[in-house]
Amino acid sequence: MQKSWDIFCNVIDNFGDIGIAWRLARGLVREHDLAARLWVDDLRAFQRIWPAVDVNADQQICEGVVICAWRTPFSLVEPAQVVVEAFGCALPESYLTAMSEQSPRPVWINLEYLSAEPWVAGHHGLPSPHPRLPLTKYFFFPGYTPDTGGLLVEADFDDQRTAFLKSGVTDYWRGFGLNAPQADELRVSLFAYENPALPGLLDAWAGDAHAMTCLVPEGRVIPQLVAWLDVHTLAAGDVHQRGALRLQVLPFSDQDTYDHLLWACDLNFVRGEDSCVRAQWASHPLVWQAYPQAGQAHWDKLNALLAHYTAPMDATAAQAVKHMWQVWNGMPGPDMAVCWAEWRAQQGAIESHAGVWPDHLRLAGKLTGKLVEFAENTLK
Ligand code: TRH
Repeated sequence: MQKSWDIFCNVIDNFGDIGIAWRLARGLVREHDLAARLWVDDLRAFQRIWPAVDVNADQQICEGVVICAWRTPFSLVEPAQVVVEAFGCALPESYLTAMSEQSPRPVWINLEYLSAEPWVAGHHGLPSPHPRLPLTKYFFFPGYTPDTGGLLVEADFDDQRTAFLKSGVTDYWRGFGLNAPQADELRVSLFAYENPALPGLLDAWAGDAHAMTCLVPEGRVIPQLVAWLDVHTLAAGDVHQRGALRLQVLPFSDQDTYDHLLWACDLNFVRGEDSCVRAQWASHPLVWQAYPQAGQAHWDKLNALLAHYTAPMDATAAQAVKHMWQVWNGMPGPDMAVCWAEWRAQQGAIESHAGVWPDHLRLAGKLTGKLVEFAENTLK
């Protein structure tokens, strides 16, 4: 019989929580033929990354996934056989009680945030008994090594990317009024939080020896661009030229179309965890802005991924990547102008590394498959 899954997602901030929960739910249905319900407490945030979502519907089906509005108080439903709590969002008490009354009891998994930090492998799969109810929650940690829960990626990812680059990319650029890139032009996507390092980077791009095109999906970084450009407003479709830099604002797209931007650009500035992983799979160089945490805890996360990502690179190219990522994240380092010059000088080596990096990512295994296997083994 087809196994049933419930995934609970509480949108705390931004699009990463729902972005990951949605990828997982789609993967379970499409690649593992499972019945998945996705409970989301903020359908508006969901609609930004998946416009087909009806924000007023209590229940709807998208891509084979049953999407349920997670309301408080929670109307009681029969729990699924596998229950995924995304990022420690507390499950409704009534639902937990119903889980404890099931026979057999559902497998209860907390899907954690992704990190390349070394402690992750030691915590992956650990059980935690509920203090009162006869239930055990298991911690499932995504990660970059085989002894973790692996990384989200679709089974047909390579085919999709290859097909797009072969026959979709020209139309994609045309949709934004752009021709194919000129020789020596660098196309960059910029998905970022507010960032004090941004003006320095834009200055460096404006002064670059070659044409630079920066494509910015609408979002939190726009006010800083307004200030740097010294304009009154900036909206999707607007284009401004400053020196070598052509800056163009794009509409925020659906999650699959955002991949096209990452595949089409030569360099991607990304943020959070989901776009960071997508940019790595895209086989192009990336610069990651980690989600800011109290006490600069995100710097440890950043350095852990940097260490892993640059390990196969030669020292000079690795240094250029480290400086750029660290300064972009507010860590001490050279001026942005120096970071950009170093990056440009090592561009060839950085691009070659990015091109083969997905082979390293694959060693970690696919998260959806590993999660299904984990649940099956726990159900036995
Ligand atoms: O939006 P984020 O900053 O989400 C963050 C992080 O996940 C962070 O770790 C978490 O703690 C915090 O939320 C609460 O960045 P992230 O993770 O890259 O997610 C962005 C999602 O938005 C991703 O699924 C891609 C999607 N997206 C689109 O669908 N269309 C777009 O145009 C763009 C730019 C992104």
